[in-house]
Amino acid sequence: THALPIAICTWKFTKANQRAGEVLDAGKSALDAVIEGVSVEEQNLKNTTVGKGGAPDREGNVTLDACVMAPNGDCGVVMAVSNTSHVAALSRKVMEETPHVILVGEGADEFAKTIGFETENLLTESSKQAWEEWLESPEYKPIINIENHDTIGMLALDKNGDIAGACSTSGLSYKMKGRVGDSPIIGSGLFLDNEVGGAVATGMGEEVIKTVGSFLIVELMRNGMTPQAACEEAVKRIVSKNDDYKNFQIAYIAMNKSGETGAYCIHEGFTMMKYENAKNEEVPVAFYHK
Ligand code: SD4
Repeated sequence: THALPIAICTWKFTKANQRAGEVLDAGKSALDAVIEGVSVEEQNLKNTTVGKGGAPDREGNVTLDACVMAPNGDCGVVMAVSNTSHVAALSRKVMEETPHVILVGEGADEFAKTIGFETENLLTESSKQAWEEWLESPEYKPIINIENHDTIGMLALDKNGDIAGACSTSGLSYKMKGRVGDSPIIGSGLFLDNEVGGAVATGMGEEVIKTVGSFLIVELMRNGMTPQAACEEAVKRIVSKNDDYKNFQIAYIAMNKSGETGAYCIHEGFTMMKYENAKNEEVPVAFYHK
């Protein structure tokens, strides 16, 4: 058995996971921990795939997607937000302060303003420059393990044994205007059940959506699989149907209610962070494509 609390997240987001762990150690809830943890990357201007500083779509608009899920099964989602970087916190507000689950685009931005979120310009000078360079020979193709840090998905198990999760992204760089990936879709980018555990995804969102990856992992764990076996099965569902897997990355991380964790991906280069017993460590992750 594992001592609680525990926090895990996608990629080598050391500081974000450390923050979540500290929030949990301070006795706060799993929900508080994932929102505070994820916000570290939303505010990191060097991260070009989450929050402020994220890469824009091909027309130069930065649009952010996020979702959150609470132990009681409630969830909140925002998609295609362009005026605030605090999208995980905003999705929590949708969950707690509106009668709805999802707000998109202008409606989400207006809601953010109404509840006092600062209006921000999300396109940084360096993201703008990179986009302008891309425009010189615009070719759209997914980049595997983009700079080795990507969408942040996080799961926390607090001292009470309750699980919560959050996911936050700017989506695929130079996506079409209006494109939304898996990250804010409950069941695809994130799913949890407080009786079983949770899962989050990163990588080529279109493929995760088609297989409802995170929901699949939680259901496999419900039926007795370990988090590791469940992540492997979810990756296999994708690669078995799609010969193109050599050209895109998918990674899943999962945790069950006893604090057992697992992770699996298609290509080498993905890692998971795990905070347990007040230690924050990078966990190597096995991959499918050898
Ligand atoms: C998306 N899953 O929008 C996100 C992007 C991502 O690694 O995680 N890239 O499809």
